[in-house]
Amino acid sequence: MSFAISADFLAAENAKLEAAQAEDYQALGRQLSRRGISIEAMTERAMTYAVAVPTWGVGTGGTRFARFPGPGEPRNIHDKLEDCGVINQLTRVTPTVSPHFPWDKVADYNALRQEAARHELGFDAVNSNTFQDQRGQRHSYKFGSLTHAVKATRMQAVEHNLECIEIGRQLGSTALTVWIADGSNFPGQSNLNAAFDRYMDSLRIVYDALPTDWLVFLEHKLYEPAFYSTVISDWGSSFMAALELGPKARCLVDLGHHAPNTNIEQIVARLIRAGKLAGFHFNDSKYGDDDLDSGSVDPFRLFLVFNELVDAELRQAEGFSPAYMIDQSHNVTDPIESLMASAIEIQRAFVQASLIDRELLSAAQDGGDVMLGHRIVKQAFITDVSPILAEARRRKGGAIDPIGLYRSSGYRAEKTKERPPVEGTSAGIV
Ligand code: AFD
Ligand code: MN
Ligand code: MN
Repeated sequence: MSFAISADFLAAENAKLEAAQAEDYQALGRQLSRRGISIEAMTERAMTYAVAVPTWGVGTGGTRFARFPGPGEPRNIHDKLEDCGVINQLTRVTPTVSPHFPWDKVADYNALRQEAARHELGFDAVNSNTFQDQRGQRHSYKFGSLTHAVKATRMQAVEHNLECIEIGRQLGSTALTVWIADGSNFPGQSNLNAAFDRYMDSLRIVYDALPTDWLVFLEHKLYEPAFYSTVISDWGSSFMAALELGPKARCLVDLGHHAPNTNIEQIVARLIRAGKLAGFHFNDSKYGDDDLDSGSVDPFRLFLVFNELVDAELRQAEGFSPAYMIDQSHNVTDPIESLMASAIEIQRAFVQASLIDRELLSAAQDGGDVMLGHRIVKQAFITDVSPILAEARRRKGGAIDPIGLYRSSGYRAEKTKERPPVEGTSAGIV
């Protein structure tokens, strides 16, 4: 029998914190009520929020230099589902997982779907992988995949994406996320527009194979591994591709995939305006695609992104239905702790952005009251909504203090006994 955190243990740990939680919740409730905000409405809102966890996120990641495996890390998709189940059990904000193929390949996907359901999990967007060669693969992706100059290589990459759609259909997903590493490292290596044209030819086949209720998410990335030119490098390229493909193609924003200091929230606003925002890969960064924990470096930026999202939601912007996912690489922390902390930071930004009085903000903006507009936004950001998040978790049967409870449960130590390392596990350098 594999170890699981029991409902009794969870209840007993929560019981120790309930009085303090009630006190903090009431104090915040009084403060918000003076500002004309109902804390109950905010808690209910927090309870509706959900963000998907990537299956590759529960493994230890790595840099281009090294990987330092953690004890008891998952060895396969079954172990990964178990860990993802714990993250949701304690936070109650991550009910779905985003799988990656071929990393998560199994023989029977109906069985996998049922297995996930036993962990109270469903499947979110399916991610294809044509950025590395798999054992026995006929054509190499060293010089590109969906945009490769050789048609047979492109078709192999297309076939893989079609297979991902088929797998996703069996798992109950309704979206395919396509990120390619294609590009060039030397001026003169590749014809910039011919590569884009080939991308369009390949993606058209994938697009035409989408089931009616499916979307394809195009994920852009500025650089790495293609340091001179990347085919889908920015939101302009992904937007152009999505526009040409049609209504089922949208642009995915990974927060780490922009040049430093880029105004990401404005990109989000523009994509919302165009009805082309697919959703997010949340993470944080200092320099580039650092894949650090969400909200760990620049929580204000995360909040400003949610400011745009909540604004769009409340004014019921046409075609607005973003998919929320985390995409991080955990190198020096326990991935379960990082993912729980990140999911809570993302939910925090959502609730903080919900505190803003939109009418008051519009009036300040239209009236040219710069300082008032800024203060309205800033006041929401500096409000500590932790008691609301804890209350939302408590009411949904989660943990008041997820990381504290996880640590005292001994989960990782138990898994270290249950999961002897296997040769060749490299759960995701992403
Ligand atoms: C890489 C890419 C991108 C993608 C992930 C999984 O940078 O973020 O989402 O791999 O395919 O990290
Ligand atoms: Mn990503
Ligand atoms: Mn990335």
